[in-house]
Amino acid sequence: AQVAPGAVHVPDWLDAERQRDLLAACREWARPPAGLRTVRTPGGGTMTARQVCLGWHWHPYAYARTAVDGDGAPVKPFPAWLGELGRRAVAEALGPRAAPTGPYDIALINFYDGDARMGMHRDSDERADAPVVSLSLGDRCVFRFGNTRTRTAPYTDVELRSGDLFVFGGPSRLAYHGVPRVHPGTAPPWLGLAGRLNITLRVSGL
Ligand code: MD3
Ligand code: FE
Repeated sequence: AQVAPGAVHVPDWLDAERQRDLLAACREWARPPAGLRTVRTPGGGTMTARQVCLGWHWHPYAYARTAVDGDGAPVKPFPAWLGELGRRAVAEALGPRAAPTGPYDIALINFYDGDARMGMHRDSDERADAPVVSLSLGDRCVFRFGNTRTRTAPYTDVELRSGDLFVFGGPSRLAYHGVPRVHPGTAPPWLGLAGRLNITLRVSGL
């Protein structure tokens, strides 16, 4: 379903087996070195969702090749199969004409426990305008999709569930968005995940 121009939600895009495989991969990526970390913002804030990066390491508000705000280790490689998954996601959600110019080379993986949130923000640290691919695993959440001008209304709230795909291209690429709440205990029982995981795939343009 199109939520805004270029923003398409595809519920249940990953079947149970693919969800379990992706979760197993995320658990490996979360391990040190350059594993899961808590992100601190320059203003002294702490992000409640913890994060691990592949390909390029995001830190507020730039990309590096090492975990500069973690253990300093080289960022884990971005696997080719994940890039293929991203290209397929864009083709299925937006059509073959929306294919990104360069290869996907960044994955940001956010782990949310029941109290975690993500405030309204724009993703503007990439130098390419390729669509962002978002995959959700585990607990349901409220995803808030806003507008390109302000971090306040108007916005649309969408429930994201385990296995859902969301693609953000065109004018939606620079829209404000956030996760105002996670619903604890709503993950599918067969997944074996307490909490929520979100994987975003991006083209760095770097
Ligand atoms: C719209 N992640 O990683 S996913 C992020 O659930 C981020 O962890 C949230 O916001 C999460 O930056 C939201 C949906 C999402 C992801 C990236 C976007 C929406 C987006 C980039 C541009 C526009
Ligand atoms: Fe974002």
